[in-house]
Amino acid sequence: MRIIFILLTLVLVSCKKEKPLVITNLNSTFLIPKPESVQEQTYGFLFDEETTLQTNSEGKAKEVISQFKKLLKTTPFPLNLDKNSKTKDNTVSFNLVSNDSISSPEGYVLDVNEMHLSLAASEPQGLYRGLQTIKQLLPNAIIAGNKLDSLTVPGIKIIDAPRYEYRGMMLDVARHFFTVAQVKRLIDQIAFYKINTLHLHLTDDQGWRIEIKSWPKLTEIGGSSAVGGDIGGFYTQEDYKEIVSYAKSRFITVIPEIDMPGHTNAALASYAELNCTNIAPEMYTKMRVGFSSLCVEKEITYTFVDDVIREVAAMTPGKYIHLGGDESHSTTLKDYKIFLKRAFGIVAKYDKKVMGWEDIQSAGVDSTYILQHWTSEKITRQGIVQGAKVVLSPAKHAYLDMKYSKESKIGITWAGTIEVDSAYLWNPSTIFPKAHESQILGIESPLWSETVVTTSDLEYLAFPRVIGHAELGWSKSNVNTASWLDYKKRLQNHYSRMDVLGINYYRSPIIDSVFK
Ligand code: TNX
Repeated sequence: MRIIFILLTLVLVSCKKEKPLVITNLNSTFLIPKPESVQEQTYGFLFDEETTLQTNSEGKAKEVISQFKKLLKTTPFPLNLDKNSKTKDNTVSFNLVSNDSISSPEGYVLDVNEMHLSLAASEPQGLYRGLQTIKQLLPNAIIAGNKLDSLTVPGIKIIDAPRYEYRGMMLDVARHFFTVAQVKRLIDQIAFYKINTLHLHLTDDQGWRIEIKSWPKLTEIGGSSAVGGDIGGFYTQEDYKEIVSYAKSRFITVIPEIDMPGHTNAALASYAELNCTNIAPEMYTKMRVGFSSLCVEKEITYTFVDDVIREVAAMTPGKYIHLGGDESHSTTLKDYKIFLKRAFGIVAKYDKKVMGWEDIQSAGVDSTYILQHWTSEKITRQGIVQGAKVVLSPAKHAYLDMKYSKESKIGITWAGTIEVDSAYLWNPSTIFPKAHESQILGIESPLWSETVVTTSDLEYLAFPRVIGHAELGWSKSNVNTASWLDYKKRLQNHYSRMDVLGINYYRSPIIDSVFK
């Protein structure tokens, strides 16, 4: 009896299909942003019917696991969660761990070989960033949603962490309005490159795009048009919350910007009482800047700011509210300071911190403020001396609304033209050498929308420049000619990925590629 049992077991074991070994030749030049350390391994991970999922933290890894499963929905593999298995054989694991190689909350370790595909991080956001790397290692067919019978992930060991904690993109929804669906599409695109912040420029002279329940005419009148007299639009508070939560599930923080005291014509057109003259101007549809101002001496101005900030803060899980503060050319410096000091107090009252364009430093800032550097190094330096933190958006490299070349059909040129190489070839750590390392939070790519009307316009200006910025913000290697050549090759490889995703990117003549 015993002998029969042993024999039977032997037969069964020998019948169990051996998983074939798949030698993979990883094109590691594919990954953007470039990880901190990459080691290729001989054999890749082959999925089969028995591949199981494992995690040591079902609750916290849930979102990432569900997005991973969704990604593989066109494959025949069941990918069941195996709660009991102790073996790491034929598993895909998502574990939260604390160990020395994972030093940052967004860092992760990815280990792919013939035995397993294992992703580990100290926080769910690290797992999410690692998932983007896995996504980049998957074939285009998966991304395109094609049915696949077999799937191998190339063998690789990656240890990775970001250079900067702030990696952002800004979308100006005031000059032209972009719907919730358009913004969600953008969120998915930037998440793929590990960007973690979406700054929404919600108000300006030409449009007020966020519903404020206590001041309903802001959207009724202020949201009614756009640059060029194009159709306007606005987010209801429900819409806005939907954007915020969609971004959150991609580990992206939304920073709302309510620009003041300048760039406020849409608000002034909505409520006559906000004007010093008590006369509401017409809605503005041209592109000039610097002509509008809230009325600094009127008390109702501060009631207005308080109401707006209260309602916006209530929809903002992130720490920061952006107060704009740029180009207030029709407010005297004295008034500008008086106004902003009170506005700063209102933001603090609702338990938020202030972010603003570099200009706000003149009202007095400290280490709890973020200045967004866009044009004047001198002005930004004055804020750095006061201890403020800085997000870098130097217009001549980071502005996505600048034309690529004189031939570009959309975009503007006040900061020059920015080809794909000059968007990439700058070093965020050398602009302000006297700043303490901890003061430079990261970089952001603003897309102002004076000339941007459709999703296709938006993508044309953003891609591929924003991909280069994502790498500058994430990767630790310093930028030089060699790193540009290396990046350029990887970017070329991403063209087919962007094709599959239907992104209308700019096909730069300086990136040689076979266009399909
Ligand atoms: C300057 S950058 C502005 C915006 C314009 C942009 C166009 C900044 C803080 N203000 O109002 O849209 O140039 O590039």
